[in-house]
Amino acid sequence: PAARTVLLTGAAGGLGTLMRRLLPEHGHRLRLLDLLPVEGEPDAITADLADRAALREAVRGVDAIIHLAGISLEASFDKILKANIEGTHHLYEAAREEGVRRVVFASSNHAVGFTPRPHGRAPFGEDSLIPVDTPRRPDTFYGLSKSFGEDLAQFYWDKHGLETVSVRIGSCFAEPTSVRMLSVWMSPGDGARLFHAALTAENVGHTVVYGSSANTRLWWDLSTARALGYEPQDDSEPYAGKLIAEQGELDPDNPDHAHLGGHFTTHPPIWPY
Ligand code: NAI
Ligand code: 15L
Repeated sequence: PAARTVLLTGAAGGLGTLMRRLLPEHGHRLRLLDLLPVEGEPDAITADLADRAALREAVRGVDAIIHLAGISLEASFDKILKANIEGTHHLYEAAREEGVRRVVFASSNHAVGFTPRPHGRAPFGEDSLIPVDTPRRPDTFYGLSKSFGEDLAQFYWDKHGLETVSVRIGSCFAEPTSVRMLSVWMSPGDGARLFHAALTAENVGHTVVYGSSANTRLWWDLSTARALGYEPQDDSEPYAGKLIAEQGELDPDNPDHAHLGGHFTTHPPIWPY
């Protein structure tokens, strides 16, 4: 298919940095945006999600938007309201006004973080995998903003025909660094494959998917992601021996380990600024 022009918001962040390196290999031309300057990218747009005029200009002429910008950890409701709730609304309004057809929204596992995780021995059978239509149970104001983002996406599809794939990302980092992450890890390569599928699948309406690799210890159902054409190629299992030796197995009696959202349900990491 012809190269698509895609606006990548949050391009200076951790995931944005991985994706701006990997997505061009899938044939996408990227336009970058962040509140902070993007290192080595003088053409990146420096703008706040609060700046409607800047957003409107940024989305003009793009085929799709990958929306990663925002507060990615827990913060006061006021901060979350501005960056994640109002900011995402501003972006969708700009997209609607400029006729952009599709958004890929970085939702999070923390929109459903208070869902009990499967217990017992992995691999978990299909019956115990968490489905995408499980009731949302945010574990933080941060998770609540992702839950709102999914509703906003559904609304813009129903009301305005603007499509979204909401990706409830697990943990997308170079390597898994905790035993919990063995279940929710998304390798950067699989992340790029999933975003590519979300950008190119036809007739997605509003589709919710979990974002992870095909981990042996997977907790959730990847079938809606696979239905987009996503074929994960990685599994966290090679990291299991070392991480379990260092940290021990997850303990079902430890509240930090009882739910999908892990320690976000008990003492979430706080956004630094
Ligand atoms: P990050 O914190 O490294 O990057 C977020 C970027 O958004 C930063 O560069 C920041 O400057 C920018 N930003 C914040 N407020 C902004 C505003 N008002 N206007 C414009 N830009 C703003 O986070 P990371 O890890 O790269 O995550 C990216 C997205 O994916 C976030 O929405 C996060 O919630 C979501 N996500 C990430 C996961 C992961 O494993 N990395 C897991 C689940 C969700
Ligand atoms: C998230 O939503 C965060 O943005 C990311 O930094 C990780 O903490 C991830 O969830 C996780 O659950 O590991």
